[in-house]
Amino acid sequence: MNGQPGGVPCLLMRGGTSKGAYFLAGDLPADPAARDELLLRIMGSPDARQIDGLGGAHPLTSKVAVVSPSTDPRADVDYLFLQVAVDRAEVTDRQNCGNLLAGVGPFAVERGLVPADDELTSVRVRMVNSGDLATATFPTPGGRVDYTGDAEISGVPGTAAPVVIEFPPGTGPLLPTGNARDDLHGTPVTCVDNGMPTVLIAASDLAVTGYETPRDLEEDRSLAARLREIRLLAGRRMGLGDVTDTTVPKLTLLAPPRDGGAVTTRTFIPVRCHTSIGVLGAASVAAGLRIDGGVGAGIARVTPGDDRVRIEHPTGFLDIVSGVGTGADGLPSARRTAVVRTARKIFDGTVFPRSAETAPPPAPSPGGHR
Ligand code: NQM
Repeated sequence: MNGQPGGVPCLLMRGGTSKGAYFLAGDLPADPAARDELLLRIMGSPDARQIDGLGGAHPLTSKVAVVSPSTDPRADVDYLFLQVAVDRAEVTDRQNCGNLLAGVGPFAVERGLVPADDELTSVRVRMVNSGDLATATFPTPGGRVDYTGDAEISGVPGTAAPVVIEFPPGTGPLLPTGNARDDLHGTPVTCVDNGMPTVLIAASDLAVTGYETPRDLEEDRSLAARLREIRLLAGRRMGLGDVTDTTVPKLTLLAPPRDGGAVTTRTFIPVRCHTSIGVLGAASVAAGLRIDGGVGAGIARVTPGDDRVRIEHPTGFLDIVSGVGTGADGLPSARRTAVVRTARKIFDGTVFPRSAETAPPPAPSPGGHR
């Protein structure tokens, strides 16, 4: 491990609508258990406020990216995403994060893993969590990352340089249960995975409008119980096993669009309600809306033949290109996915973890902050 004694080199970045700590893999312990234990102390978990660490007391600001040169000839760098639970002593690699992905290319250039071109640099990323690939392109005038620009994304104040992210089609099935529609405890759902396992549900089937604020939805205890029940069953049907303690699948409630988009969404990740929507979550929703016989039909307004989809969410909208075709097996399959995000370097320095002796024991938790 490099850096000052007891400290770890770290770059804090906003990636899309999330925020996380970015590390070179070589600066963290190679052993996953030791790495995760260190990350809990760095982020300040378990503690609902994460008061003694870098975490921001919400799953969207309790994230870690671990980056290293890739041995895969199709990629420049490997990106391992780790979700650090807020009030549980838990670090999971079970999900990917397309928002933190927006910072991976700039981080790779900042750390000298990828040389910058004079105007724009493209970094090919292997997302270790899923094995899928992505290419991120961003401005590097004069060979340095420029974070300033005029790209605006809902959920982030102001403007910044665009990071254009392209995803080739993933390798897994788009419909993990093999069905366009499943019935889970009497609720019709569409289970879809275009980079993020997601369960689509009509908000009206859960006795909500789908236009409520995240806070109002989070306070609805009977909704939480129903979602939990649906998610546990969906996890098994999607081949994810027992998902009691995992962050996937996500659940997205669908309602008709209100602001000219294709659909209105409220996404549970899976307990807290997202203040916007994840990138790969949006890719899965966008693809799911195009499934014949899926629950999105009759709710969403998508234009046949146009792969662009505007997904409305609690703080605005996310525009994504995400098409669905037919695979060689005759089943629906994803085409290319593309999205524009922004990222910003917040600080670059050395983070000092709370000492192991003073760290609290793992706290029992109702799972309220996942
Ligand atoms: O779906 C939150 C986020 C995410 C994930 C979550 C994400 C994605 O907004 O690609 O970015 O779903 O837990 O950071």
